[in-house]
Amino acid sequence: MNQTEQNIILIGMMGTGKTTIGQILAKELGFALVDLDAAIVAEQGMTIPEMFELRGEAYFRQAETAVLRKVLASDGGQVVATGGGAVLEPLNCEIMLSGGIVFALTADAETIIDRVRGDSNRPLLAGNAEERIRIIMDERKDAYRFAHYTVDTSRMGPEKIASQILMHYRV
Ligand code: SKM
Repeated sequence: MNQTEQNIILIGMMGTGKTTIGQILAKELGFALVDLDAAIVAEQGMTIPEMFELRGEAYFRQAETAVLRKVLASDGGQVVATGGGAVLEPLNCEIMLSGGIVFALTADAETIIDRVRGDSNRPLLAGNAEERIRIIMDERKDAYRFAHYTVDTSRMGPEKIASQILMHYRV
């Protein structure tokens, strides 16, 4: 792992492609990929829906902060794909800003709805997923703005999005 390079941190709503883009970036740069949701699941030994149901969202959010802190305290040379709500805790935003270069991925509501359709691993979308996405997007419309760079992923393929990020990263 390359520990001298700045971390790349991806933030954004669910369905903006953080994991997919993270995989491409990590491969291209030879960096480790840390998917924060997956790291929380591994540490807690239960799925995210189970965590929300058995322990509640607040518990999940605490675990999210702890894992984020740990991941960014250690190495450089990582691509960190965060969960969609990781930006809700102001402390997390501070940890991210001082832990690497933060890229916000955005997409319009229709694109997000299309991408997350039928994904049962997202407890916040239980019920009417389309309606929930519009509500959450409205609630979070300013939450991703602290990023160093913002890339709209609605009308671009993953490779092109990754190359835009790399262009900013390499400046
Ligand atoms: O972190 C998970 C979890 O389902 C919560 C979430 C959110 O608040 O947008 C997004 C997912 O990545």
